[in-house]
Amino acid sequence: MPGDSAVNFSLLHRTCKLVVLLCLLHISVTVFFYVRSLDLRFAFVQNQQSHHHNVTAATFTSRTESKVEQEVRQQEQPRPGGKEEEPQKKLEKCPETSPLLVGPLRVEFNIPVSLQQIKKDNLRVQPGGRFRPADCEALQKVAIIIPFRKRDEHLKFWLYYLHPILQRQQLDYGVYVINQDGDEIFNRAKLLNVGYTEALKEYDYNCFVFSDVDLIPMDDRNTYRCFSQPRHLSVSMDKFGFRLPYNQYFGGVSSMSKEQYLKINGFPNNYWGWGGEDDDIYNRLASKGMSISRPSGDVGKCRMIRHDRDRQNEPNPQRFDRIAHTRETMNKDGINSLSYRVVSVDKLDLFTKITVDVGRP
Ligand code: UDH
Ligand code: NGS
Repeated sequence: MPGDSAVNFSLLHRTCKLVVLLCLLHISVTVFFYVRSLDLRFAFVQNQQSHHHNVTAATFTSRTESKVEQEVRQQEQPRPGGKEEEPQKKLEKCPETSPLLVGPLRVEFNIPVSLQQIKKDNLRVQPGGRFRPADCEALQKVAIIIPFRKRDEHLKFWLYYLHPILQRQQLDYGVYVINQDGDEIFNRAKLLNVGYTEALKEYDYNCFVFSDVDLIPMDDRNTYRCFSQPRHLSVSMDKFGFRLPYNQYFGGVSSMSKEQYLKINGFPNNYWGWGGEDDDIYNRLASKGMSISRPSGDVGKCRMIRHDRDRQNEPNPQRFDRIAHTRETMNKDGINSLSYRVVSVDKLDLFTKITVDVGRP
């Protein structure tokens, strides 16, 4: 019957429509879940890769890097023109003489400098006063140790001039200001021993530069690194008319490798007050058959920031007697007998300040 067939046809038509809709729904659900599974797989692969990378880095790290190195690596800026993740070990060694050096420098102390400005001028310096070149592997790891108490104005000039110089010298370096706590009599050499010990707790330094806070090099070719013999760097100071005051003079700024330093049992701990401790260090070196390496008078020019004698650093009346007996005392007085108490360690923007109680005579 025509009426029946019309009803059947309409039913069939609706059923077909429903089937098609169900098929479409099925396809969409399948496609949705397929795409989702693709996303997940991609994310998983990515995760695996970064996990693998981290594991490799972590293994490498635990074997070869100290905590400070890890920090520096994590904080490192992307290398100019290079890939951020390129590991440090792939870098070529820096050249023996840095191509960034400019030679003679103008050094003056009549315009005050601010820490904020120094920070802005040295954006690549990492917290604690750490730096290493971005595009080559530094030849030496240098800890710069400054004996210190109440010389903040001098320290600002030192940071202002030295950070740019040390970066141009392509050194892997850290600046450690060893601040004597309290108002007892000053002990420069003991502070230097403390600096050596504390710096090594942070990083595997192989060279130590010991610098007074008030001495600024006038030529960046005077590299703050170590040599095959202990180095005297402040060889021609303005206050001595740009010459050595005497041949054995070893004061101001000097450098020693870890081996050279240990060979002389470090520095004396019992020179309280001004004078003689640098002569004792010279005697130690001479007694171990070492000689002093020096830059030329031209390259070794430096300026001292003029100042009055500090309170609690009067000339030590015992110094002449002590330097007469270095050979007998050096084996029991030095890094092997050092004792002190760390009061605080502050990782500041441009240097690490370590305040220590070194006791009293
Ligand atoms: N130092 C301090 N605070 C002090 C004493 C010494 O930071 O209270 C440090 C500082 O790094 C200084 C170094 O120890 O550069 C050597 O001490 P010094 O500068 O007193 O020694 P220097 O031989 O001068 O350079 C001695 C005093 C000269 C007085 C001249 C008066 N016109
Ligand atoms: C010597 C001191 C050194 C001192 C040098 C320069 O006489 O410690 O003068 O001093 N030795 C003795 O006193 C035994 S300066 O002119 O820089 O104040 O470094």
